[in-house]
Amino acid sequence: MPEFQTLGQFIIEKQADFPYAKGELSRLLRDIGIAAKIVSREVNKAGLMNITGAAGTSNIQGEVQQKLDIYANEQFIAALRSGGECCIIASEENEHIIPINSLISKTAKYAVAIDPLDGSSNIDVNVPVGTIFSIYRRLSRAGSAVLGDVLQKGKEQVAAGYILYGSSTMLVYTTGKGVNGFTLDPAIGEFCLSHPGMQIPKQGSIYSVNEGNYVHFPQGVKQYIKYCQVNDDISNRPYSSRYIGSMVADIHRNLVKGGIFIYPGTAIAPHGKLRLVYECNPLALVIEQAGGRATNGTERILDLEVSKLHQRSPIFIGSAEMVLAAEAMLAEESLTLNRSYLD
Ligand code: P6P
Repeated sequence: MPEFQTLGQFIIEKQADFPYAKGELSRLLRDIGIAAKIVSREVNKAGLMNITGAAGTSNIQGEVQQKLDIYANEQFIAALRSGGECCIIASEENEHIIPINSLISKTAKYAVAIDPLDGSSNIDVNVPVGTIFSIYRRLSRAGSAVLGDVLQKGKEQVAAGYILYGSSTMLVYTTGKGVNGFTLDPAIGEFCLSHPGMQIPKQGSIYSVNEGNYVHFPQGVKQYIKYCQVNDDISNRPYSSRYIGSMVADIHRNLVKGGIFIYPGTAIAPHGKLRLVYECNPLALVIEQAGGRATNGTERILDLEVSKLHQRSPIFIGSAEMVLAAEAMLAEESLTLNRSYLD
């Protein structure tokens, strides 16, 4: 009996859960796994190759592209294009969607949204970075994939997950039936099932937010941060503040240990920084499937209307009881604001 089940074996075994599946989703997940192994190889030797640092270009987000951003983007697009199971790609690195009109992909069933290398500005300081992916069933008829195939609500995702290039490389994903984590064994070049049935603790003691932006935060967020810092043995406070600046790493830590990640809107940036399609929706599906909660402070992330490819959303995501506590303080703020308005 092999020591671990590989990703490929797991996907095939779970395919039986989908009686009408003919293997397309399985092959699509395989394609993502292949690109992840290639990117992992480059990320893990970045310091030794001429592949760190800025590429001298910027992406649609106006962010300076790192050489590895472009490399990762190219690898995932190539793997999805050649795999034949994806009809259209939306990449955080590209302004427009990438229809795949090859003969084998014209009738492909799935659309993929991807952030090829999230947190890439951390590469040069050897901080973990990640890939985030979303898979949707195409809405358009065969042969003409369109933007609407990826502008779907997060709750329409058929699968979502991330790859974390950290002390080890992990692939964590869900197809709507729980969350499973796989660790890359470089010796055999396989992702092996290391974290079956991942569940996020209902309550944690870690809060993750960029407190450098504190002065711009809404009052309810300020109140929640102060709540986290109060000395109270019964509720295990003060919580620990942990902020890596790489969303996949922060979310993964909270998934394993419990905790809340907050990137709120501010007066300067009312929709926050994080992208709904490429970051919030896929990670919200994973965390919800693990028993957690993900909202924009008032509404469930997965229910939000998606109208623009690169639209942003505030996000409160993690242990359900912690997210609910933060939402309560935001609600109290808006109640107070309404009262003062009515007075
Ligand atoms: P800030 C990385 O650029 C990223 O998109 C996420 O991975 C990360 O959580 C966030 O932005 C960090 O943003 O404004 O705190 O540096």
